[in-house]
Parts: sequence; structure tokens; C-alpha cells
Amino acid sequence: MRLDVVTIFPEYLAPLEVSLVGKARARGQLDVRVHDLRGWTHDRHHTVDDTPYGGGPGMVMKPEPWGEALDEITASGDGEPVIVVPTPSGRPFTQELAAELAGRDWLVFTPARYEGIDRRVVEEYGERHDVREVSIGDYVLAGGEAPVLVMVEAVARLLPGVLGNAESHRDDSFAPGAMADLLEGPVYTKPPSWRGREIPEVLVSGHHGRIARWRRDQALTRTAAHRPDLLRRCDPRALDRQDRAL
Ligand code: 6GU
Repeated sequence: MRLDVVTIFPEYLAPLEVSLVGKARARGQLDVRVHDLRGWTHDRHHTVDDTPYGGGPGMVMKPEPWGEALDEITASGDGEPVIVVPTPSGRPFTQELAAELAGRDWLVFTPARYEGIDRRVVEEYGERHDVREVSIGDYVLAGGEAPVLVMVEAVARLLPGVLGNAESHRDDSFAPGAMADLLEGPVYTKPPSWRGREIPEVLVSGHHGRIARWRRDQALTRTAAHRPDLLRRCDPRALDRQDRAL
């Protein structure tokens, strides 16, 4: 998979050299290219922003540098990129969208600073490309670079061969299946007793059905406490079918 990121803070993307994403790059599974937007400016001060039409606080990113950057980058590969525009006014970034993006060959991210990018840029590229305006949650960040780190990690770990063990996706919170819409419950490892705290007996019972049922109950309890909204959309018949299989 090829990933391009256009930003005025290329150094903000340094974490893409580390850990899971860094290793996927080293193995040749990810081709990550970080570009400095100011490379597509032509004035002495490398200006990327200007005051908003209609007035108001803050600055707006000028369309010309983005246009030149996106023209050059989108023409530099074969195939059709998805252009991901991080913005707090976008559609929510979900596990479902991460999985859809993981199925594509090429993603171009356009993290903005200030009050965002001149609207005409999304209009222009939306006519020729698959453009997605995406938010990572209901809070406001100073720029789209941290959201790009979030989205790239969520997508990269779904690529074939990037996680050591394909099974590791199976029980993820928000993974599709019977446990869809339930948060993951607690996990334990050795030692069996730590500071007087014992692990739950059922986990060493050797009874796989009872273990699976216990984990499901823990997931339900946790979801009720932290995300009651998820529980309301969970299908009780799917849980019944799973119970009969245990
Ligand atoms: Cl994608 N960008 C910014 N600036 N703030 C956000 C966001 C994106 N998603 C949530 N908050």
C-alpha cells in the first residue's frame, strides 16, 4: 500500500518510522511518502494561509499550494488514490472505514492547520477522485497530523502480514462478528497471584465453553458501563446463537 501525507509539519509524522508502521515500511509492505506543502509555494515566505472571506478569527489554508501538491502527487502513481481529508467536521472514522481503506492500494492524506483548507479544494478533487472528509472523534485538535497517525495505524494493522497473528483481529473491540458492538473485557497473564490479587478461576478451568461465556459476560458488563450506546444497538439474537454454540 502507498501512503502520501502532505503537511506543513513533516517532522510531526516521524512516528510513522516506529513500531508496527515502521516495521511494515522496512518490510516493503507500506510505501510512506511525507511531503512538505511549502514545497508547492512560490513566494519568499512560503505562504500557505490567508485571512478568511467573510471575516472571523484565524486563518484559512490557501487553495493554490494544495492544488499543485495534489495534482503532482495524484499523477505520480498508477491507480486511483483515496484522498483522506482530516477535519473535525468530517464523517466519523470507524473500524468499518479503516477496513475499507485497508482494501485500497493508495491513500493520500491532507492534514490541515489553522481553520482548515479553502472549500474549493475538496470540491475540485471530489469531482475527479474519491475524497473522504473524516473526523477521529468529538473534540477539536490543532491540526490533522495526529489524526493521520491514528488513521494510518488503524489501517496498517489490518493489512495482510502486518500483524504477526491474523487471529489478533478477531476479538478486537469493534471487529465484525458475534462480539461486534461489544468492548473487550479484561485480560490476565502470569503470575497467577500478584499483590494478593488472583486471576479469575474460570480462566484456568480448561473449560473452553465456560471461558468464552465468561469473557462475553465481562464484555457486556464493560460495554454497559463505558458505552451503553453500543449495547442499545447490539442484537440479542446474535448473543443467543453464540450461547448455543458454546
Ligand atoms: Cl481529523 N482534525 C482536527 N483538527 N480535529 C479533530 C479531528 C480532525 N478529528 C477530531 N478532532
